[in-house]
Amino acid sequence: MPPYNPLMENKTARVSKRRRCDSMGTESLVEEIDDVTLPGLGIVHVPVVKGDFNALPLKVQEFIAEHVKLCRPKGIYLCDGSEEEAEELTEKLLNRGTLVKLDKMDNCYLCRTDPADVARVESQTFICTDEKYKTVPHVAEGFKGIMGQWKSPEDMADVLDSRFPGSMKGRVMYVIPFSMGPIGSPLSKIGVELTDFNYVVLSMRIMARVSTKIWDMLGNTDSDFVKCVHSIGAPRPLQKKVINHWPCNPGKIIVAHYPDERKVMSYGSGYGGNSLLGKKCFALRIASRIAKDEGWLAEHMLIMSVTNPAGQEKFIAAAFPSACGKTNMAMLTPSLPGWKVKCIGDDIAWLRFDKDGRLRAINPEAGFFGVAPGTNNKTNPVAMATCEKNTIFTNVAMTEDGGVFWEGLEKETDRNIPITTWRGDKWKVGQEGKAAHPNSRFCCPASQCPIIHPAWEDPEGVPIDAILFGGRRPAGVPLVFEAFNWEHGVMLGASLKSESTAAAEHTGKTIMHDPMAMRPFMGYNFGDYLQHWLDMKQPGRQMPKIFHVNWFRLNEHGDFLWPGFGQNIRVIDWMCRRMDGENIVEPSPIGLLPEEGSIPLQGLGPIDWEEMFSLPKDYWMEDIKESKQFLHDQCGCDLPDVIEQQLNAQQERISENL
Ligand code: TSX
Ligand code: MN
Repeated sequence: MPPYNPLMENKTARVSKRRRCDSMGTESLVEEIDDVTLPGLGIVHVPVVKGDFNALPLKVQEFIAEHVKLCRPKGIYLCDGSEEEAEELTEKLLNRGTLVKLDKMDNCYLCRTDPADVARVESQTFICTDEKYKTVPHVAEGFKGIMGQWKSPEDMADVLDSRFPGSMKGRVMYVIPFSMGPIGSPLSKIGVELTDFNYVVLSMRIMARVSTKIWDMLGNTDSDFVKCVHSIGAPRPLQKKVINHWPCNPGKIIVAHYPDERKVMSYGSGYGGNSLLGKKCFALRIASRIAKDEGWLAEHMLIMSVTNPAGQEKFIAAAFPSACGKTNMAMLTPSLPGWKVKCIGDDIAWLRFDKDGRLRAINPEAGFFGVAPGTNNKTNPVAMATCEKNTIFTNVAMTEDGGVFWEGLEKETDRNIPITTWRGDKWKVGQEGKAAHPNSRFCCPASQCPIIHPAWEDPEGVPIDAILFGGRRPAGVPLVFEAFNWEHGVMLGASLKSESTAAAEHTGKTIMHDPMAMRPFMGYNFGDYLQHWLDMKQPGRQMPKIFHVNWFRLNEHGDFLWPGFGQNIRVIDWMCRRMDGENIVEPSPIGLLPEEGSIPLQGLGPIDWEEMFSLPKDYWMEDIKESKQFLHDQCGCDLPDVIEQQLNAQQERISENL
């Protein structure tokens, strides 16, 4: 195909400039394109309120036109990612009341959502493929698969047909060109999101690289883009009252993924992963499928570097289920002198072996969308510094002087200062109830992180030396152990579990499976995914070591056995020495344990090494039995033989040798 030339396309466009009034009554100059005729799509008539539609690559024009016809917005706004654009949209959101300026901070804003729209909605998240087993494994009869939900394209068409037609009426459709990963990196991928919510535009320009350079890249090459379509499902005139100036349609939320078409359709929610489609939908679910097709990995992992006092640097990627402190780990402040930690990313890693056989990783994101509660100057001073300017906070509480507050900041906040909760109620520190929503967030540029790695935007990525899996395991699981080899490590990842607050009806906590920390983010058959991980090992490739860590083991009184946080550098020190080949291990049935005394504990006070590394036989007999059962139930015939063999070998070691 010759390069795209808009002047040579079979379309007619009549462009006129005329004065218009927007909903605020302010007059603005708009460019109007009438009667844009596109092959096979007929007539599209809608004003382009910003940007040059004719200059877009034809495939983008077609994508927009198709969804303008479907959603019927009152105008098209082509985003350019500029500062002026951000200022204009911020002003609009402030006037509408969706954003509140935080006077105490520098260019920071607070957004309080409709209380019915506060989280990702897993029950309404689907992957659509013609063939069911491309998406989900052969789950045992009578069991519900937990590794993703499949819906047929036909059934999903009915769902979408009752939502998207006319869904943007009376609203502007924003067109966001973005790159996941540094613009132009061979490891990066391009996306275009259509959305009728300008909060999404402001958040996307923090979380992704939004730029008109994307149009040139799409126009000049045959590279493709991931199609992202988002509507809050609140066309005008409104059917019901907007709560908190946060239009949405929580009763009709749906997030549909089409991995074959590289497309996402999301309806009804403005919140986080439901609306910032570059993040979980694209960079994990769609990208995991692209990665399988292209021979790489898209993972739910932080990326960090550690440098020891001798100046030797190592790169680590780590997968943790939610509520394990992944962002804290990515920004760790080492408590041992001479050590340095730098952050490359806190949530997603795209990993690929280079021609020299080194595993290289990029962070596809450009910002942090971190959970606020629990973050403070003790647990994560680096995150606190990162979100003090140019940040959008969602569902946190506000102090009277225009600062932010959330659970965990009690000791850093004047006890008498009047606070407004995320719900808008008056509140004081020490009062009952919560001030911030437990899933409240900060959204800030990664470039502001004081320990961001100088190579965090290196187009080649950083070389990964080790992969960590971790969970919140109150009993039985030692502080750290090393996998015997790649296959054993993949089995450990597949068996990953963590304590979490279960569904609302349970008050207690349960240990839940979250294989590879990817349970909510799988884009294809989990059995095929495990095989894909196994297939990463090839001659000539330098396979990273795999470790399992647990910062959360308790003693019989319910106290943590390990101080965690900055002290985790001591565990990292041990892992680094293992990467250098030091013989400081003791084999065990579950993996290689640290030799007694090989983790430096000076200055920590009493640490019960015995208990922290003990392997209770009855616990591990039950654990391996349960993990096997889980993987059999969830994967059936799709479970790779190698994983089955690893599980059996581990079971035999436990029953014979523990
Ligand atoms: O993030 C955590 N990390 C990783 C830090 C780099 N958290 C918080 C988890 C919730 C998101 C931890 N919590 C860690 C940890 O290593 N460890 C613990 C458990 C713990 C909590 C408190 C204390 C010790 C351990 N001690 C005192 O509060 C004094
Ligand atoms: Mn995450």
